[in-house]
Formats: sequence, structure tokens, C-alpha cells
Amino acid sequence: MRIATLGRWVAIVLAGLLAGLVGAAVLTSVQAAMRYWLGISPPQEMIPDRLAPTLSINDFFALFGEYGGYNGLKRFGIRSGLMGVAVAGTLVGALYALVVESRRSRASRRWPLGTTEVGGLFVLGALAVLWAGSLLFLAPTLDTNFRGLPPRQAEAATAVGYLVAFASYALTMVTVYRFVAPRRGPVAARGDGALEPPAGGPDALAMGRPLPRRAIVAAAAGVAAAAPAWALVRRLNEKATFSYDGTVYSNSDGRGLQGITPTERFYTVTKNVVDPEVNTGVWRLVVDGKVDDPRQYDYEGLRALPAIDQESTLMCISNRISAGLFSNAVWSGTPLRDILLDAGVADDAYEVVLRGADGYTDTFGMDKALDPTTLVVWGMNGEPLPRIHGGPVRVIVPGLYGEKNMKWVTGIEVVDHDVKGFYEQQGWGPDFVIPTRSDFFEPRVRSEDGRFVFADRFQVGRAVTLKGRAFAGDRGVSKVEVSTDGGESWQPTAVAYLGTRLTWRHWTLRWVPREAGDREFVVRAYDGNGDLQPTESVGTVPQGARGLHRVLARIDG
Ligand SMILES: Nc1nc2c(c(=O)[nH]1)N[C@H]1C(S)=C(S)[C@@H](COP(=O)(O)O)O[C@H]1N2
Ligand SMILES: [Mo]
Repeated sequence: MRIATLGRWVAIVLAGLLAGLVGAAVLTSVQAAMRYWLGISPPQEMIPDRLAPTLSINDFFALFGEYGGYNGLKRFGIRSGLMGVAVAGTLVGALYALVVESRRSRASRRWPLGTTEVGGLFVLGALAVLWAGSLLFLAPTLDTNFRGLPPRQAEAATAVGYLVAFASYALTMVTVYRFVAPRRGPVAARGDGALEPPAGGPDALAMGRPLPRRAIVAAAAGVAAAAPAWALVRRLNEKATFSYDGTVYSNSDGRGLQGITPTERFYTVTKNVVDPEVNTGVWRLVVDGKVDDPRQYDYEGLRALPAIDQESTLMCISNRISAGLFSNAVWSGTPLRDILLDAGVADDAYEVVLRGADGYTDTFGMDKALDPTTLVVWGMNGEPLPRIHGGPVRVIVPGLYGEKNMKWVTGIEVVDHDVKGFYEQQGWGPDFVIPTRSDFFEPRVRSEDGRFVFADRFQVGRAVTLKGRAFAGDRGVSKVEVSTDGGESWQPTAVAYLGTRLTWRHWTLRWVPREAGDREFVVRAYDGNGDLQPTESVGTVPQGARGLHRVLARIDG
């Protein structure tokens, strides 16, 4: 191979890389715009959601460890998605250049097609493969739409959005390549693939002036094309869940705990990088599947249904004993039961599958679906349900762990078989019934070397007020007892906050130390059926933590 030829191929590859990079910039801008204004989730965001349920709990947690928790993992996912598109887009540009130009440099005798056709076929083929492949691979999560389109429309919007996005890449890449590609004299410029020698001698124009100058123009266009992506990704980043995902309601800051959690202190857990911003104009709640008469509610229609206020406590399955992924609120909404009975539930109905605008899914059995305390909720503590807690509409299912309480709900499908939810696929559950638990929160408890210690020091003869919580899912708390001697003897507590059958209770005990030394405090609760809480320690994986909260205190003489 002569130097001149080599130089030409280098120029071709460089032109392809540049064209691909500009294409990727346009693609990312188009995707960011569609995500920002239309709620269409790009593959960079959807692929992690598609993969997360397929991981085992251990692998998922190992990733947390590697990337700095759930938030670190989310950041990593989005970053690598954005980088991946830039890299892949750039490489495909080079590939395109090689395909087109190798065709160009070969005789047209063997091929009936000219370079334009070969290039066109390559692009259309790649487009078809990419589009079909992404739709197939992402099929389980295509119904994601962060503006709240109901599932079927969301799927259609995603499919069209992806086609538009990928086509914008292809169009840009081809256009830019044609603009910057090394000219091979008049022949190649015509693009007909004929093999006349270039006018100015071999490869005379290959590294001629047009390429660098045009390349600079194209690169500038690329920067301009990337600007919207940059701006929108930054705006999305400002709305990102990093600032509030994992918020706990706890007394670790000494602010105390109220019976009803103030909305702005309510705990938060979300799988999302940027939570849905539902547009109530396009939002619908679709009720279908094994029902006689599928229903669809718009926001006004839902608000017009007879509603109730109901206080109930929400707790995440990942909540360790005495931890704060645990809050209580008054919810306003309509019993799911009324909505289902209106639609007419088929005899072979087995469970409901709930879908959220973010593509999250979860399920619960018909017993819970038809329980009058399971609500389709639009209000929280007397205000419209805030966005980060699932507004405009979520489901509250007392007695089952937080994961089942679908935020931004768009679909309720009655099915006749078992379906596994987002986290259940990882291996959580299968039992999501909240077991009875209790803890201390006052005086403030801190964890040192895995042992819980009261932050205050106690003094012989000086009365202290102990406080804590007890929770028994939807069974109610009937009794809470405290031991100040490591479980040897137990004494009854008083009620500090009674709540309801569906909420936690806050208990209190006034206690006067009689002798100096180290002491272990233990609390235990009985549920509404009179059953004692589990006392054996069990970790959160896979069915939520169980066990007694044990706290140490030093009593000074
Ligand atoms: N659509 C959707 N619903 C969801 C989640 C989610 O990521 N997406 N997270 C679930 C989990 S794991 C919990 S613990 C609760 C938390 O609700 P909160 O943030 O209002 O406290 O919402 C549940 N509902
Ligand atoms: Mo959760």
C-alpha cells in the first residue's frame, strides 16, 4: 500500500469518526429534548431499568458497594450510557465511511450497486437492526413515560421516539460524512462509484484543503448540536433524585419524631435518576385485564369518585430495625376496591399488576386489591400528593412493604397468574407482609460498632423518658413492653401516639435508674391479634428485617 493510499484511508476514517461524533451529539440532543418535554425515556436510562430486576439481590448490592450506593450506581449508569452513545455513534460513523469507501475503491463490475446505494442500505439496515433490537430488548419497560402517558400509548410514544432519535443520528452522520469526506476528484464527487483515475493524479485531493476546513465547520456544528444535550442533561440533573432518594425520617438529628410525618420529612425511595413529572392532561389510569369492562380515568374523573381520608404507615423492605425508611401520613383517595368492582373482576382473577409512569411494576393479590383500605391516592396530609411521593396519583396498600405502593400509577391490570414485580424479580419476598416490629428513638439512639447506644447518659435517681415506635402492618399494635435489664423482666409502656390499626404507635416510658452501671434496654410489641413480634434477628434480605431492638446505656452513679 502506498503512503498516499494509506493517507487517504486515514482521512476516510477520521471523516467517519467526526461524522459519527456529530451524529451522536445530535442524537443525544434529540433524546434529551424528548426526555425533557415528552417524558420519552432513552435507552441510556431504560437499559439500567431493564437490567436491574434481572440482577440478584447480592449482585445489585455488590454494585452499590462498587459505585457508592444506589445513587452512585445511578450516576454511573447514566454516565456510561451517555459515553456509550458517544463512543458507539463515533465508531459507527467510521464503519459507515469504510463500507462506503471500500465500495467506492472496488470495481463496480462485481457489484450492481453504486456507493450511494451501498451507503443507504448500510444506514437503513443499521437503523432497522438498532430500532428493532432496542424495542425487543426493552420490551418489558417500553411502557415507561415520565409524563404519565398510560402504558399502551407510552409504548407507542417510545417506539416512535426511538425511531426519530436513531434517524436523526443516521441523517446527521451521513450528511456530515458527505460534507467532510475526502474528495477523490470529480468521479468520486459524483458518487457513482466509477473507477476513473482522479484528475490531479493519485489521491491528489484526498488530503486536500477541503477536508480540514470542512472538518472544522463540521466539528463546530457538532459542538452546536451537543449544546442542547448539555443544557438539558444539566437541567435534568438538577431535578435528579440524588438529593432526596433515601431520605429517612429519623431522630438521628435530634429533631424528634411526630405521630404523623410532616410531608417534607417523609421518607423517600425511588429507582429513578429523574422521577416522573406527570402531566395530568395526558395522564390516565387504565384499569384492564381480567375485568368485564375495562376502565380509563383521567385526573378529574378520578377526583370525582367518592373518596376517604385514611392514615397509614409506609415502610420500605430495606428498612433495618430502628431505621428511618418509615413514615406515617394521612392519604386521601378512592378505595381500589370500588374501582375494581366497577370494572367487574373476573372469577379467575389472581392478582393485580400495577404499572408506574417510570416503568416500575409491582403486584399484590386480589385479597389486598379488594381490601377497602387499599387506596388509589391523590392527597397526602391534606395537600395534593407531591411529585416525589408519586403525585398526581399513587396506590397505598397498608400492611405490605413500600415497594408495593406504586407511585405515579398509570395502569392496574387484573391477571390470572403470578407476575413478579421489579424487586421481586431480584429475589425479594415472596412474602411482603410487614412483620411486627418496635424500637427506641428517644433519647436519640446512635449506632457504634453495630451496637446501639443511647446518646444521653443516664444518672441514678434522675427520671428519663424513653420513647419509641411499634408497627404491625395492617394488624394494629395492641401492646408494647420494655425491658431495662436485657430482657429479664418486662414492663408496660404508655401510648404517646395511638394512630390506627394501619399505623405505627409511639410509646413512652418514664424510668428512674436505681443503680449505676451498663444496662441493655429491649422493646417488644404485640400486634392486634395479640401475637408477639418476631424476636430472632433477621436481616432485610429478602423479606425485610425482623428482631428486637436492643440498646445500651451507661448509668452514672
Ligand atoms: N413507580 C414507582 N413506585 C414506587 C417506587 C419506584 O421506584 N417507582 N419505589 C417503591 C419503594 S421501594 C418504596 S419503599 C416506596 C417509597 O415511597 P415514598 O418515596 O413515597 O416514601 O415507593 C414504592 N413505589
Ligand atoms: Mo422500598
